[in-house]
Amino acid sequence: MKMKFFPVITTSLVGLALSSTVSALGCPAPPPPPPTQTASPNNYEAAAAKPVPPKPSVQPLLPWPTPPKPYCNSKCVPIVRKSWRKLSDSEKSQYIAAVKCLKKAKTVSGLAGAKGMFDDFQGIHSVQTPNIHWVGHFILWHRYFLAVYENALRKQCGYAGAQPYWDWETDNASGLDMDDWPIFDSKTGFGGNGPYQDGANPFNIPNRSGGGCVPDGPFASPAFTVNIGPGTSTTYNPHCLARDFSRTLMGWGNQTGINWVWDTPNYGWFARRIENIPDFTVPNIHGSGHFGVGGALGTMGDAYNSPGDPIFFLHHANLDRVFWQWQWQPKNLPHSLSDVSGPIIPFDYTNKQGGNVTTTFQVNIGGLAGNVTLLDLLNTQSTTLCYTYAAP
Ligand SMILES: [Cu+2]
Repeated sequence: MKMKFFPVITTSLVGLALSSTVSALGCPAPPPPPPTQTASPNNYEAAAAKPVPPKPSVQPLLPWPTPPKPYCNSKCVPIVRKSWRKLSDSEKSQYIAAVKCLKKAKTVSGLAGAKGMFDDFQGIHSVQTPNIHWVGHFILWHRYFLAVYENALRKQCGYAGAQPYWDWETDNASGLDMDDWPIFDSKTGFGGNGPYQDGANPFNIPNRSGGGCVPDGPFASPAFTVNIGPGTSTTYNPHCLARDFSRTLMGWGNQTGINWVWDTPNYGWFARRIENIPDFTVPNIHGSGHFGVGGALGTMGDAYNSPGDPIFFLHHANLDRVFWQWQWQPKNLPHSLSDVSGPIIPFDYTNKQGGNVTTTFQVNIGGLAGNVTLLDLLNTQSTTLCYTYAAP
């Protein structure tokens, strides 16, 4: 049986941490705010779990920033990450060809189920899943993971571009059916939904509409298989890439949701809001791409193995872009390049079990790249990282 995001996180990982906050209805109450923040708005606690309801044609709260020169390493000539919608058909096919190449590139993780370097990324995410979600370093760990993936596409597979991002807020505002979104195109995109399958839906994912194998596009089986998982297993278990669209949960990824995450004074609040709480009745933009695409039965909805769906990297690139855009606002500089907080242990927002992360906290991604500190990852135009974003 597949282990999903919420069962795993809320029961086996942090059951103890959450048990005191579970209400009579069995829904986890929102965790209290992190204790070590400064300059937090007084009404944050109430606002934490109550995003403003969606309004039509919501405008971005923050303008597109230009990283100011004094903060940028002059030796870094950044590669430019663009929206998937803005790539030409030829750029799209070069990116997809590089992903397929990475699937065959020599594995370095030592994980039994990994048959190529793409699988290494999935497996290493799987192994670290218990330590990298609902923690202070969530967004920075995934930033590093993405940058190393982008580098692997370029170095191992001769890809000349940068990692594209999927601005789901644009797609959500387009009025098109999900099936017609450019990213799901079977010829120039990642293929679409799986056919509807009855199956377990313990968390009542609303309006799930698929669940079967992706039938078309470059990542349909048997040409492409997910080799690791489901759940915590990292042994070789080739199976099809599955998708299970939920239009309702995909809708969480809108401008209102982004604005809510942006409307925060410092890293601690930002990091908290970008994950929000594990409850399918409360919107969060990270959950949108995972459960909007993966639903109950799809690969993207499996917390451990979601990087087995190549679309994972475009979803997380958009989350990173949201973070990047917040960081480079003049009002957030320079603390946005030097301040981190949030718990080391998942959901430990009151620091009962451990401390908060600091800038010297180290992250690792197995054998894929060396260890780095959170400080190394804050600035995207420095020595460890060197990239920027183009507006959608
Ligand atoms: Cu993750």
